[in-house]
Amino acid sequence: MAVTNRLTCYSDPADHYSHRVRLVLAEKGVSVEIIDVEQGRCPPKLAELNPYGSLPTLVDRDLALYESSVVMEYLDERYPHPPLLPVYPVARANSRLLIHRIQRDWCALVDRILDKRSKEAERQLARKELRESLTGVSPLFADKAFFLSDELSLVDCCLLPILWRLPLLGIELPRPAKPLLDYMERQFAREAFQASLSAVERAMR
Ligand SMILES: N[C@@H](CCC(=O)N[C@@H](CS)C(=O)NCC(=O)O)C(=O)O
Repeated sequence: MAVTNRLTCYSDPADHYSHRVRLVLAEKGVSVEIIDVEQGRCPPKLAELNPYGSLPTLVDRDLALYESSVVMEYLDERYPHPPLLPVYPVARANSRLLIHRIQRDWCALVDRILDKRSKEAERQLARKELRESLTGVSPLFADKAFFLSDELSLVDCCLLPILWRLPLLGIELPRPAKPLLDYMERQFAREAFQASLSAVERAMR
């Protein structure tokens, strides 16, 4: 008898928001059917499930979820091991705030660089801003194995897909960003991170 997967994830194989969710799934070791969807080619089934047709979209039986942060938190609650948010409310709130800041400050720049409608001058400015901002926070990666934490968290799952794309974004971090470069090397080598990569992403480095 054919085994049907309970979990399905509609994912853009090139996009960092979809990558976040694939990374959480890989960290949790969850068996999932990944359906690759190219940008702008929303299949009718996805349009039925998600009024915005956006990626990633996760389907768990009757539940269809979208917005990567909503999907990540659901997966963390549904599959508690390993936990990807701290236990205590203050620490949880701080993690969510960091995710919000990554979203506002860095994702906005990444999206501007990758948006084909952006003018080259805007792109250049966004590249410079992102490079300087990442270099500026690099010392924060010196003391702990993960981003401001001894354990991997959803914060890392939002940040790593961006860092993986730095060559694609045309950004090379300077030598003073060594703590961040070391963090990247450690994280990219992890088995779950490697398992999270689509073929398109594998070719990005
Ligand atoms: N805020 C959304 C952003 C996701 C996003 O921008 N996805 C784009 C790029 S893959 C998308 O779905 N575009 C519609 C399309 O590709 O048809 C999230 O975090 O899930």
